[in-house]
Amino acid sequence: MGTLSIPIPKDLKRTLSSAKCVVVITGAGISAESGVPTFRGEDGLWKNYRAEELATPWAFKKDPALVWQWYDWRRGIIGKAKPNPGHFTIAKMEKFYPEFTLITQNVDGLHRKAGSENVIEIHGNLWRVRCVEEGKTFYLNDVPLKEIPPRCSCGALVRPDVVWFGESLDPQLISKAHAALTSCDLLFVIGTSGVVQPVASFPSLAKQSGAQIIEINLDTTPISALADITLRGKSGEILPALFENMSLEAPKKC
Ligand code: BV8
Repeated sequence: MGTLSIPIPKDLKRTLSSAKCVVVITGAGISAESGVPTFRGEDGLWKNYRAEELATPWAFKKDPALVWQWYDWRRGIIGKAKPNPGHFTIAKMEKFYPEFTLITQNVDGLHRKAGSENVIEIHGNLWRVRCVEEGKTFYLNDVPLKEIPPRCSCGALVRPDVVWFGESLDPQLISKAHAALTSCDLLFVIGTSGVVQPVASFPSLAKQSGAQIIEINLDTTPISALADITLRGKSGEILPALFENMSLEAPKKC
């Protein structure tokens, strides 16, 4: 294994190279080394607001300008962010494993920027907006936004096309995720505090279906108890080290 500063379980190499159907779940931690603030870390606050207070339909109804100021601030940071080695390794894993699905809670779009293709953006994407009247979605990449709150050509407000607290996730994305989770033999859970439902329950779904679970996180989370292998450290360091010796050029077929 590569120059990891943490002990690598001896049978990990075999687990990594023998897996056939792999799922990766990521949270804000995978983007932390790209300079994108996480939600619940010490840098997770913005002007003393928590995500749970701003990422809600009620907050938007009450003060769309404030919610959009938060998103404009995040888009400003994310717009300058580059994928890190953790993102790039996950994109390589997609080419290596016969079956591969990435489920991300992140709305920053960095996985696709790193080359990942089969990505379930289960909480949406903050570069896409939705007209509150017509429901149509389109990409709005202005940084900073020309007007706050931004409006659709029909004159109505647009909102970020993301899933807010208290909103249901897209049932089609949920069933796609469930199909992958219940048929995988290896699940990576990377950079998530494992508190936001329903994604926080996804690892137990995979576990019940017989998958091995590898958690990569700086800290212990509620998911750690489910994990067969926990690797404590930065995903941007651990992921490339885990796969650096594997010939990722030759994609395996089932
Ligand atoms: C739903 C998009 C059905 C927006 C996000 C009361 C009322 C209403 C709902 C609820 C309620 N109580 C509970 C709920 C359900 C609620 C929920 O789970 N709340 C939590 C807070 C308890 N969930 C919902 O509302 C969901 N919908 O349930 O629908 C329903 C409908 C109506 C009423 C009831 C139920 C919708 C949830 C989606 C919310 N949207 N984001 C946006 O981003 O702008 S959530 C937000 O949290 C982000 O998507 C984020 O990805 C996600 C999870 O956070 P994490 O990614 O885990 O980030 P976090 O900062 O927490 O952790 C980072 C981790 O990385 C840490 O562990 C850290 O140690 C680690 N780390 C840091 N650096 C590194 C690292 N690891 C490795 N390497 C590093 N370098």
